[in-house]
Amino acid sequence: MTALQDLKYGQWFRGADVDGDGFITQRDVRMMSERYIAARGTAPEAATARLLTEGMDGFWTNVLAPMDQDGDGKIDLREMTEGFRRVLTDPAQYPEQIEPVTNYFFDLADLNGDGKIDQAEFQQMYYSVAGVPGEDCAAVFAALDRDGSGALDRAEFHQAVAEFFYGNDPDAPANHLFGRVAG
Ligand SMILES: [Ca+2]
Ligand SMILES: [Ca+2]
Ligand SMILES: [Ca+2]
Repeated sequence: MTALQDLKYGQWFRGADVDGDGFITQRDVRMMSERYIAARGTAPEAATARLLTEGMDGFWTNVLAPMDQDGDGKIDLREMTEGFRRVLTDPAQYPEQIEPVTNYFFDLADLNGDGKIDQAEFQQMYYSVAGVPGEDCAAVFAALDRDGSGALDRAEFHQAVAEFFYGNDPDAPANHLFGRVAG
C-alpha cells in the first residue's frame, strides 16, 4: 500500500480523534455525531439525527472496533492505518462499508434539503465539525464540482468519499476531503 493512503488516513484520524487524546474511541464517534447534529442545528431526536447516530455507531461496531488489536477499547493511529489497509481494499465493498454513513451525513449537511450540497453547506459542516480551514474547503469543493453547477449531488459526494477511502490517485481532489494532505 501507499504513502498517499497513510497520509489520507492520518488526516482522517486527526479529525476523528475529537477529544485529541491520540486514540479513536466510541466516545469520539459519539462526539462526532453530536457535533454534526449541533452544526446542523437539528434536534437530537429528529429522524436525520437519529439515523446519523445509529449509522456512526454501526461504523464504530463494524469497521473501527474490529481494528482494536490489543483490545484496550481504543484505536491508535497504527491500528487504524493497518485496519483501513486490511479492510478497505475493494471499492466494490463501498456500499456496505461506507455508503450508509455517507448518506446520513449527506442529509445532515444538506441544510436546505434540496438534495445537493452547495459550497456554503460544504464549508459549514467541514469547518465546524472537522476544523477544515475555509480556504481548503473552497478549493476542494471547486475541484469536486466537476460540472461547475455550484453544488454536489449525492452521486458526486459518494464518488468523492469512495475516492478518499479507496483511491490511490495523488491528483484526486477528494484526497483533501477531510483537510489538506501533503504530496
Ligand atoms: Ca480520542
Ligand atoms: Ca487498541
Ligand atoms: Ca443544499
